[in-house]
Amino acid sequence: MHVEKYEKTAVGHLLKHYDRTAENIGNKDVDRSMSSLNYNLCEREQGAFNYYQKRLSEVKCQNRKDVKTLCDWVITLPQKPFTERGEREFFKVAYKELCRRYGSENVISAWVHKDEKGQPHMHFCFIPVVMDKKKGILKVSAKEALNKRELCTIHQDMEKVMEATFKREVGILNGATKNGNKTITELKAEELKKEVKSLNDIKRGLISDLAEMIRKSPKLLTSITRAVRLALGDEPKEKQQKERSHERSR
Ligand SMILES: [Mn+2]
Repeated sequence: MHVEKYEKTAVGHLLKHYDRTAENIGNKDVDRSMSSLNYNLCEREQGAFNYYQKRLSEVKCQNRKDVKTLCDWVITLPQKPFTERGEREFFKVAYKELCRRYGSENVISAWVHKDEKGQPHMHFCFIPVVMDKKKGILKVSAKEALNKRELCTIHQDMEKVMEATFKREVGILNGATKNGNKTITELKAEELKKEVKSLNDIKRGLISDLAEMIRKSPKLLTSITRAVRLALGDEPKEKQQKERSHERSR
């Protein structure tokens, strides 16, 4: 499972994407002939967008364009065999746990998509509402609703409630192993990021190794200085000078 956060301006379009009423579904992996199999675990009488606006008006929200007012936990059905009933149960249990964490009054929609490539998955969409302890009022804060502790515990907690229901290991995927719901570009960007990170790790490792070596044997610095000159193309000159002085001394 993984989470996305969205700004106000994206919400209207997003909600249409989840319920498949958007005119242009850009995602090529959506098979519209399968869309009737999708279902929503949180039907709002007045419609998702109206409910979103109503709930937003009830809580404090900074009047800035970039405030994240909608979060979407995407939870994917693990690949282990699930019956049709098991699948429904899986998403119902996930839905209940997510409602417990973020408040059922803050949920906008919870569409299960079965018309996309890969495993069925649910988009649990909610307004990230938290208590402002200083002021004693409810406010919108994706940062606080999805703080480090929350992101660190949710996968394990979800696995626990699933195991209690299914009486077996379910294998909730965490953010690092998520699949299907990401576009190729997103996946490639992630791979690149990981590569850059591991390169940086190697670099950091080499530097600390080197520092340790210099500490043990300070003479090494002379060799390193020469190596640096060599790398900069300065070394031959030095050599020439040495050879010249050698000749003179002869
Ligand atoms: Mn989807």
